Amino acid sequence: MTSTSSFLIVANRLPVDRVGDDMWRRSPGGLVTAIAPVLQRREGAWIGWHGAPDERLDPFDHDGMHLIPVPLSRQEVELYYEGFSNATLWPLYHDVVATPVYSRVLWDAYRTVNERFAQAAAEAAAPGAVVWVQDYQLQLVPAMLRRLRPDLRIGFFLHIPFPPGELFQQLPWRREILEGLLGADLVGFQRPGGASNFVRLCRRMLGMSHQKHEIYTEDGRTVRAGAFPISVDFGELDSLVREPHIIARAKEIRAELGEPEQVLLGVDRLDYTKGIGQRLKAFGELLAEGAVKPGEAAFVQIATPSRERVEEYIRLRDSIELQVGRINGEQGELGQQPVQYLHQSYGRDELAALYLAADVMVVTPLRDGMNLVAKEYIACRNDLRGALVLSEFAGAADELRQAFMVNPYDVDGLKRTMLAAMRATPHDLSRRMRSLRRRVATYDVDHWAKEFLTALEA
Ligand code: GDG
Repeated sequence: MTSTSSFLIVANRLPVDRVGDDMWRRSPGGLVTAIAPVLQRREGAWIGWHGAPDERLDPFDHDGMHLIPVPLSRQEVELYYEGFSNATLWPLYHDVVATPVYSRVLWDAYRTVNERFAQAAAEAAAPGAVVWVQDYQLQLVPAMLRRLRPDLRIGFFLHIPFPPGELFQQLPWRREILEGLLGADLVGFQRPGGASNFVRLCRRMLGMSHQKHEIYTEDGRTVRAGAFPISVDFGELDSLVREPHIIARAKEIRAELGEPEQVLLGVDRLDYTKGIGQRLKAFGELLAEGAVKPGEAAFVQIATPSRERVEEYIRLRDSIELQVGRINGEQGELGQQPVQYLHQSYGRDELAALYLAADVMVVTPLRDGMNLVAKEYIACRNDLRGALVLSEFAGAADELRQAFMVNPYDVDGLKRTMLAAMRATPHDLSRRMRSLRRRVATYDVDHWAKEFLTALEA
């Protein structure tokens, strides 16, 4: 390592995707958009896996960002990423909506890989540097890094929910995870509840003293926990949907759907936490009961392929596709399918056009750290039309009070709320949307990054 940086991001993935031999493209998404300018301004670096197993790459520059690839073997991808991260922590942190796998082999790989990330950060950090570690895949990194480099200022942000003690205590390595996080100076969560769960667990499991959200460690440090709700690049989306080609595409989408009175939309990674089955069930029943006529409403469900090698995701895909087939088979007509299900990824423009084409955005996760789709929809509706149906169990529910709130486990409630959203008056919709937009415009992703970094450096 020749040069070091005074600002580092450490995340499971680098913010780029490979598009050719040595060609890279910046990954879509708010996190990169929010952090890239900070990296450029501070001549920082980003440490993460580059996406290809069994390959070592030298650090390289892209788009004004210095990128430091961390290698992962094929087996580590299986055990650390698909295994401990996505088959153990992911379901455990999402209310155990699927059964977590507890396996010592997976844990060992998680520890080994976390150590490698910590080592890479220790080598790349200048004296006194600020290091911001991201998400559940790297919860051991803060303490490992502090051991190697006590001079650093370390922040950690968890993008997914932090569960209540009753669930977290299942984890055989619960102490190690808490101790790992306590290596940071600031631990950020999406919701205040996550921060409280963490502080309470530190007291109960590790006997730490604390005052409100300040925890006092045995080595005399103060660790702060707090809520920093993430958001989207409001300005970028707001101007994107003003472009004529997006407006034209939105019209075209409605025409392709056969000009239904109502277009309902779901956009999610195909994940069992997102409540896709619940919303389809509700829509299917509305059709079966005749409350909604087939030509009257079309439901578009974009389900982006995700974690396709993890067992639970393979089962979920089968079950959703069976459900879609049933609804269309029973409620459809020749040339008229009430549910348009697409297991594909789309470009940013197409997604924006879909948001603009949708009368009702249906966001019904059983548990979600935040849910950026809900905020993206709002950012795209500068016409003040459109209704957002939002689960109480998404982090976004704390802020987006003017949405049509639902408990996704309550099928009748879901049906009632979807109907209410479809039948709402333009006046009611614009009143709600105006207030939702005020919120997301003020608290955008730039605000999120600044708040966290200001608190970290305070
Ligand atoms: C985790 C937490 C938290 C989806 N399909 C396509 C596509 N997307 C984009 C959406 C949105 C993002 O992916 C999904 O973000 P979410 O927040 O909805 O959900 P997770 O992926 O589970 O994210 C979550 C988030 O981290 C941030 O902290 O909010 O709670 O679970 O931006 O637009 N983008 C493109 N094509 C697609 O087909 N381009």
